[in-house]
Amino acid sequence: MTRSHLRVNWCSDAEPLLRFGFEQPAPGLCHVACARLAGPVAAESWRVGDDVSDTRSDTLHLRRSGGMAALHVRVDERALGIEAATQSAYRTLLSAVRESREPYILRIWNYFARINAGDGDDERYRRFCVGRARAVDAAFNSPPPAATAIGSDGEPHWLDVIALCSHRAGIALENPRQTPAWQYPRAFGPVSPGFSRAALIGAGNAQRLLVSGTASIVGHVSLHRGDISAQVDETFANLRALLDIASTRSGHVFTLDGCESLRVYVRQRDDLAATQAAVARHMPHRERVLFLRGDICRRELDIELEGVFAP
Ligand code: 3EB
Repeated sequence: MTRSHLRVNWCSDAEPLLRFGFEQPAPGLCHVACARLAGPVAAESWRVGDDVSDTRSDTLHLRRSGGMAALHVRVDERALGIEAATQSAYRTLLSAVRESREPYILRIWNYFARINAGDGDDERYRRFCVGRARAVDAAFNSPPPAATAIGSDGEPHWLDVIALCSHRAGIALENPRQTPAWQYPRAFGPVSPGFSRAALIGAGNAQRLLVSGTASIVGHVSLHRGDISAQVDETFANLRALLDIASTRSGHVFTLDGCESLRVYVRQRDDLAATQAAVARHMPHRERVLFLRGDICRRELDIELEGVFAP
C-alpha cells in the first residue's frame, strides 16, 4: 500500500482525498457553510495519493486515496433534534470506518447551525456532546481523534460530520497548558467533549501535525473575554505549546513556519480586521491563513483556529 503522505494546499489539479469549499456548494466539494471572510479563494485540498475512489449511500460519502479515507456524514436534524442526530451520525461513521481498510479516525470536523442556542445543559453544543458520547465506544475514546466543532451559517437542519481516517494509527497529543477536554469539569456540560488537542500522523518528512480547534482556554478556563487581540495571543501560546510537544514526541522540529494551512474562525464579522492584525503578529505565511465566519462552542470566546503543520 502507498504510504500516506498528506499535503494541504489550494491547488486544483488532480482530485484530492478531501476538498473543502467555503463559498457555494459544488460537485466534488465538501461544502462548509462558514462564509470566507479573507484568505485563499480556491478550495482547500487535502491530497494523499494520486488516485481516488468513491463510495456513496444516502447519508455517507466515502473517498479513499493512498491508504487514507475521508468520510462525510450528513444528517437532517429536523425530525431527531441535534442530540439524536449526532448520535446517528457517529453511529453511521463508526460502523463505516470500523469494517474498513482505514479503521483509524485521525481527525473530525463537526458543523451545525446555532451551536450556542439553548441555555445551560440544553445548549445545542452540549446536546451534541451528549449525542457523540452516546454513540462512540471505548476504542474511539482511547484516545479520541483531534476535532473541530463550529457553528455554521448553513441551513439550520444539517449536521455535517467529516472524518479523516487512515490504515495506520496516529499519535494523539494533549496540550500541557490545557486540561484535556475529556476532563473538563461538570460546569461545561453533562459530558466532557471527546477530542484530543492534536494528531501526529505519517512518518519522516511526510509527518504532519493536525491541530484541533484551539481557543483562548488555559486549564479549562476561557480567558480574555471581549478582547480579540488577547484571545489571539493566548490561542497562539496554545498552538506553540502543541508544536513543542509534537517536536518532542516526533524528533522533528515543528514550528509556525511549517504551517500548510491555518483556519481561523471569527464569531463577529466586525472583528475580522482586529483578528487579522493579531494573527499577522504571529504567522509567517499569511497567504496560508483562511478567515471564516463561525460560532465558537463557548459563547464567551470570539475566535478559534485549527491547522496543519509539516516539520
Ligand atoms: C475547546 O478547546 C474549544 O467538541 O469536538 C474545540 C475542538 C472545541 C473540538 C469538540 C470543541 C471541540 O474546548 C472547543
